[in-house]
Amino acid sequence: MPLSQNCSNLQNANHGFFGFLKIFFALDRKTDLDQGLREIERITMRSRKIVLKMNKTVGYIIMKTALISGITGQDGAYLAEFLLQKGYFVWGLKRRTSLFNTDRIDHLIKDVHESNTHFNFLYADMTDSTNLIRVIQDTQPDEIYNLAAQSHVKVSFDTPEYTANTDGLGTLRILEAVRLLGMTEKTKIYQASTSELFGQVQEVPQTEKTPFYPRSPYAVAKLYAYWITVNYREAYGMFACNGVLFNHESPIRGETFVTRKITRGLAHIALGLQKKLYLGNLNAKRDWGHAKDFIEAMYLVLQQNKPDDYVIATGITTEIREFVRKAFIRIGINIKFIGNDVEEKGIIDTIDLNQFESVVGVPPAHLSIGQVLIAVDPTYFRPTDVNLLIGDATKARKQLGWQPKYSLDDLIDEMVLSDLEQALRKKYLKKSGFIVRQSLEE
Ligand code: NAP
Ligand code: F7E
Repeated sequence: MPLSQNCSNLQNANHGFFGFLKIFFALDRKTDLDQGLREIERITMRSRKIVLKMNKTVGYIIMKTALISGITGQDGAYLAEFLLQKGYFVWGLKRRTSLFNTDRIDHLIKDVHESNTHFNFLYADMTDSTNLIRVIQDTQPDEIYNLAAQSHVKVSFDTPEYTANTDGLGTLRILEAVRLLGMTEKTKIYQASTSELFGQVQEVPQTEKTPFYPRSPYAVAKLYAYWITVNYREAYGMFACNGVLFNHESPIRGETFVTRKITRGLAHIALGLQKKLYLGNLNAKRDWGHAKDFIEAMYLVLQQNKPDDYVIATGITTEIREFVRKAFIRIGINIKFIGNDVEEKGIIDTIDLNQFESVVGVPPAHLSIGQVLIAVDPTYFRPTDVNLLIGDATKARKQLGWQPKYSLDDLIDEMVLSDLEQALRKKYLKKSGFIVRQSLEE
């Protein structure tokens, strides 16, 4: 029975029984009808408050409860929205930050004091075992989605120990908390594993059987997380699964991942807020999907009868250079790449004026043929990079019934339009004399 129906039944029962008694006594004491009605109103209000309180407690017991670590991240935000729509009670784990940092989930947040919310936060850090044990004990989740991670591959070379602690040991802490709390029968665990595990690929395309060859501190930390998840499943019979997800992007992707950096840079260039976009290794190829498709796979992984590991990918790979071209074509700019290595440049080959104006809203008066829009900055090279990723998600298609709905062109379209909208806002602010901050990677 849906919770709302359940509560309205409780409410009716409450009104019916107590209301009847009160009216009976009021009439019996020969008080007037007005007083009787006021009494009914007072009781109705009180029972409504009780029902609201019960709704929270009962809902908490009746509804499936999901605990998502990394709630403020791209996937955490989409997954929370998805699970709320499915009728879950969602707890998000958020680490303490000096600013709110809830932009991606602001639309899901309600005032906990005033409304009957099914979404709530708890402070937690993946480096703090006691903290994780307590939040798991307090929330008694049916499903844990462990998405929290220092997820930037390049940054992992700068912060290898922290990355290992958060991404590797953090996963162990969650598994161990569930075990120590005696919740292995109750709680299913999803581990956010990654195509970065394949690194220097040993097979093309990559499947669940392809051997791993990690190429960064991030990937090595995730390798530990992958195997400790498998080990806890085998050793303790836990419902613990790995989703080996290939790159997935969206308009709310972090701004320093290459796809978002490109669509954001493009929007700034189109509106005259930035002159050039500096990138690193243009030769790398990635199998890019839409995050909305990929979080559905996470959910499906935990709805199976048996725990298992799955590759989630689109099966199509694209070079960084080609992603740049596809994105700029969307606004009518044809980019041609000339030169080699660090001297390589992306210049404007042609401009479709109508297309530019219809998408961007203004003519490209500040742009000209031959102008350099893309340049290489070796700062963005990695000591070791992953050059080719392409996944084979046959197992997920067959066993989970999972299939991506978005094509790469759909994804690029959504990202470009969203970043143009944000850049336009920035432009208006700047024009009106407000200080517009410059990001680190512009
Ligand atoms: P993301 O946007 O970078 O989000 C990461 C989340 O983890 C953020 O909420 C972040 O909090 C949180 N976090 C980081 N360190 C933490 C710590 N020590 N304690 C608690 N929370 C911490 O990543 P995403 O793209 O959503 O990816 C979700 C997960 O999937 C990650 O584990 C990632 O490694 C993995 N993955 C991603 C992809 C992909 O293409 N997106 C592919 C395969 C696997 P703040 O907001 O405070 O930083
Ligand atoms: O890099 C090249 C870069 O940072 C993709 C994470 O979500 O997906 C992500 O990791 C490629 C690399 O993603 C720039 O060298 C060129 O070859 O967008 P990225 P990633 O490293 O693949 C996996 C699956 C995860 O699990 C991770 O958490 O693009 N590249 N120029 C650049 N990359 C960046 N960031 N910035 C550049 O300027």
